[in-house]
Amino acid sequence: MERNLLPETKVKALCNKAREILAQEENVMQVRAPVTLCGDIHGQFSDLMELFEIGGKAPDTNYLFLGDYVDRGLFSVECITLLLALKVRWPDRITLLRGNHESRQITQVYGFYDECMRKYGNASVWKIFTDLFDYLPIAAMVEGQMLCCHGGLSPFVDAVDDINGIERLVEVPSNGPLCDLVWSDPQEWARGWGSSPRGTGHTFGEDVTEEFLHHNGIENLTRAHQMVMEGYHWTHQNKVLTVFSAPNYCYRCGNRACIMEVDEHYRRTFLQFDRAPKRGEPYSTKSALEYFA
Ligand SMILES: [Mn+2]
Repeated sequence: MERNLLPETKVKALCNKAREILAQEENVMQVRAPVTLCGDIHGQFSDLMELFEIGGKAPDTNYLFLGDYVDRGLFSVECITLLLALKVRWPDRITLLRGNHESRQITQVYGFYDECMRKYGNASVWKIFTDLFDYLPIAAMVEGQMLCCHGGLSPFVDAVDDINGIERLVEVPSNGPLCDLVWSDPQEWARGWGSSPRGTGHTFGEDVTEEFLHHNGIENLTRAHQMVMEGYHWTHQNKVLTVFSAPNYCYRCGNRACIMEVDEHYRRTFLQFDRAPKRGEPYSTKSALEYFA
């Protein structure tokens, strides 16, 4: 086994502790500013280190991650281990939402399962992590103004409070409200609901966004899930924001990454960054793992 990997018994202990914490969390987490929002990470560990270099280390910076920690990149195990370590160490300062890749089914197709097999020699670590994924909260509300989730809106969710009624301790279903919240995409220059070209989830038009935000008395939806070249992208007349935090996605897209700081006055600042140069790491895997030594 690679030197910096947590042994299976420690992964189990970490996930047990994380499960105790996540089980207490609501489907919709209430998050206060200041907080820094991050989109997809996708196993790009050196870029996650760069993210903490740009955004500041926990617990000096509070973080809200919008899901998709694993798959695609080569270091999903390291990414999810570090993020869970930070969550367990500072539960009130790190919020981890569920993405569509935090799923048994998807991780068997897009790399995390194979990576666990390659690094641990069997599937038990993959099972431990994917069992934990069921506990991740679905959405967050920042300062009562900004709803955050990984994907987008759902025709089954009219009110933010409907999300709290979802039975979340399950594998991501192939349809329904939980599915849509982690899979859906806003569609530019469109109206109403559509079926997603991804084959799962919905697309939603500007009128859907407008109606949902107005009905719930909130200002903005912030989500991740789509690679955008500048790392952030506004749609629906600045009502929907996409944040994506994996630079040069899949090691070939050439996109910038971004995280968004929301300060105590709810002012938002975009911090863009490019793929990590080789330099000092604010968290070595090893120091993060020492919490569980
Ligand atoms: Mn996604």
